[in-house]
Amino acid sequence: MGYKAKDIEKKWQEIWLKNKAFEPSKDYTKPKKYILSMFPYPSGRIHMGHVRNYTIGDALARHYRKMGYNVLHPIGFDSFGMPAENAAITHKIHPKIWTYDNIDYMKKELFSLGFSFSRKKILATSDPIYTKFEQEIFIKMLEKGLVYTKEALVNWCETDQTVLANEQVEDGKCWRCGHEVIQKKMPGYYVKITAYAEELLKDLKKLENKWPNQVLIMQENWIGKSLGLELAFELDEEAKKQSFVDKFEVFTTRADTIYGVSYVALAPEHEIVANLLKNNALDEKTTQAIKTIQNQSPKQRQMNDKEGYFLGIYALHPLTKEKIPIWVANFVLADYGSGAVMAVPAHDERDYDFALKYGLEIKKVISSKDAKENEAYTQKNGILINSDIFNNLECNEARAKIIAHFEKLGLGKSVINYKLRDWGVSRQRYWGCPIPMVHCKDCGIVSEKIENLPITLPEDIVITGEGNPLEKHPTWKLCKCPKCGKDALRETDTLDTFFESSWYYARFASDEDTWQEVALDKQSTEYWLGVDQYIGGIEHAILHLLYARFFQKALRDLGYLKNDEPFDQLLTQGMVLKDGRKMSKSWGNVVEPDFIINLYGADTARLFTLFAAPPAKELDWNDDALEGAYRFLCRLWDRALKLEGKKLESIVQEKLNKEEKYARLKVFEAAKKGEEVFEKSFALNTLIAACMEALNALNAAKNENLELEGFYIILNLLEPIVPHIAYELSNRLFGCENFQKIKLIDEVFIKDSFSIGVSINGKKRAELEINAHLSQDEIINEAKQSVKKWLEGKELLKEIYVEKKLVNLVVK
Ligand code: ANZ
Ligand code: ZN
Repeated sequence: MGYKAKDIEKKWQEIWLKNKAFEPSKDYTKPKKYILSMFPYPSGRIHMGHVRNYTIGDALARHYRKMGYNVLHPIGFDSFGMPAENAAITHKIHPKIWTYDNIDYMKKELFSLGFSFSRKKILATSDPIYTKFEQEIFIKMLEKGLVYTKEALVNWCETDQTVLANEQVEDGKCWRCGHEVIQKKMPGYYVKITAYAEELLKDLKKLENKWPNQVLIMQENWIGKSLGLELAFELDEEAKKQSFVDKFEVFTTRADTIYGVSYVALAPEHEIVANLLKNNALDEKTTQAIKTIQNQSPKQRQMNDKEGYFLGIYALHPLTKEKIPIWVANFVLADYGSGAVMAVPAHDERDYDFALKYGLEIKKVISSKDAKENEAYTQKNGILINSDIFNNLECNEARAKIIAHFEKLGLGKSVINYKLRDWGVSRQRYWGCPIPMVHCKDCGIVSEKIENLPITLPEDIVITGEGNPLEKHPTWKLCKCPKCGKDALRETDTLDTFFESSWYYARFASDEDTWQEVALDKQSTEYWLGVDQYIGGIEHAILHLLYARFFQKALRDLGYLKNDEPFDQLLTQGMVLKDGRKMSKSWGNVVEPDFIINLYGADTARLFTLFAAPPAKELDWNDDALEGAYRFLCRLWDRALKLEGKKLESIVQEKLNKEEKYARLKVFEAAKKGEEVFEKSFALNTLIAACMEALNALNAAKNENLELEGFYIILNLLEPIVPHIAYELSNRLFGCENFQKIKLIDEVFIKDSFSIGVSINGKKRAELEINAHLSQDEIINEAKQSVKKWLEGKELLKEIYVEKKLVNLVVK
């Protein structure tokens, strides 16, 4: 009977379910592995990207179970978010129903692929119990000063009618709908991630060689630490009168260039600019131009050409007291440093371009033989010139001396700046976790009492796509003040869904039997965390992975958790492509996992996914390779079943002939590869290749007993990759119900080789180590390969082989 994937897959999935085969043990003395693939958003059906993500994770989980570890391998759903509301608008279906229907469907799909997820640990972040503890954590963070409210300029998407985090604005556009983002002043809740900027940066060191370097670099740049000098510029008398400001601060990383300042540039939001606008001190054209810039997002400004306007007023250079013109410019960020820049065109590219465009002075203050004409010299080495008492000092030394000088005069101080901004978490949306706050006329903004949590969403809701449905609900927001008991109003904003995905890994680690009572159980989280191996897409390099790192640290400081870092190791899997493009709905090149499973079975889908490319690389979809994976499994099936009913006799290594020894070596080499691959390189494709080679060698050796031993080992090795067929065949051949670590036999690996010389026309050209299992033809071929460069363009007349000594090639 041929290979019938569907039957055996269903059979084994039922057995695993019945045996609770993949539930972690609560014996916390056992060695553990926590293997986690990023959980999915329940958009409707799983796609090939999911299949890849979960196949890699599942292979690792199965491997570690076999190695004797207590393995936690959970799955859940990141189930709040906008698509549910969009579905409500387009399909007139309630977000909750849409979401939970999708979850049910996707759960079935995931388990039909044979993934060894724990069944007891499944959660959805929109579950009221998850909401309850998320709100508790929010309140605890607020009490500790890690959440605060402020009115600030935010990125606002007109289409989605919501605030977006900086990370959700891509090229000035909304990451979801692509609509232009504008700037709007709004009150909102902020998470003080900046309080951990230094630790988040410092701890990247701990992740070296454990996380992809690329991710570490992206995080480092995102945090963006700069050391520099903050110094004050005083305005001249006329400017003071006009702007009602006496002085302003600038932040510079290049104090050594202080004598090269030829103008200063302010952000359009700067106090001085605001005052000038208020007093109508600027002409109509300038006023309009500034207002236009003010409405652009920081990203948009960055993409536009450099643009600026002279404000008609002057500042005084802090050391020379020279008059310095004050400009407003679109490249100065309002919320970095002090929102003002001392411009040094001779040594900064941006300042240089700006100075050229507007005919401003360019003063050289660093000389170097590497400096070029008509270009800013931006290197941080050289000798100071035109810099009064600091002349002739080397740049770096000068910088330190100038900073000290400013500090001594009380004109400035050395400061550290970070690019990282606090995380705005308010969203004007329905399908999210309600922010558990109450607005009281007398008491202000008050947090809800812990015993009143969760604050859940109302179900009778009208979603039109405009405004916030919670705001428009007739009664939901009416409540009593938790402090004074008088009538009050509930906060109608909900949390950014990145809030949920920032702590789900810890919730999984918490004992599910106490899920109703506590957010995070101490004993079980201490045992399971950190996640030993996290697997997911590189698109989360900054957002999710930075937020989760922050949460781990904040939850540690709130007394919930112990570790400093959430994910000990990270694997970022490559994208799935088809026809050279990302497989996605928008390109219309999607291959549905369900289709593959129906046609060939789950094991084929898994084998193809892992064989086609190493996990971190892009995977190019290939129908032929998929078909090839299926045929491989069919052959494996047929060959194995020919051995059914045979009993494995012991094998005496010395009695094996050359081909047999070679085949056995290949089998055990594959076993060795298994350990290396799962624990170091993750190149599962090479393990599969090694198994294929071993199967070929067994075929050539034609020894049934040896083949039986080979199947015993190879099925074990393939189990993490193609579990159903591996279980079925092992069960039929050996009565196996589960798999254990393979014991390697040393004598199989005993080196069986000799060395020979290779000569051409009697002249020795090379010395070669030859595997004793090779045939004479193979030896001569290797010999020819080794002297290829001497054979080029020559005619080979004769090959002479002197056994175990020499290959001589006669050429003309
Ligand atoms: C003078 C100077 C001379 C600068 C020079 C650079 C080179 P990082 O390293 O990214 O922190 N800057 C300061 N505040 C700014 C703001 N709000 N918007 C835009 N630019 C701002 O960048 C620090 C440098 O960026 C500072 O050092 C300042 O320009 C500019 F040859 O000061 B520098
Ligand atoms: Zn009150």
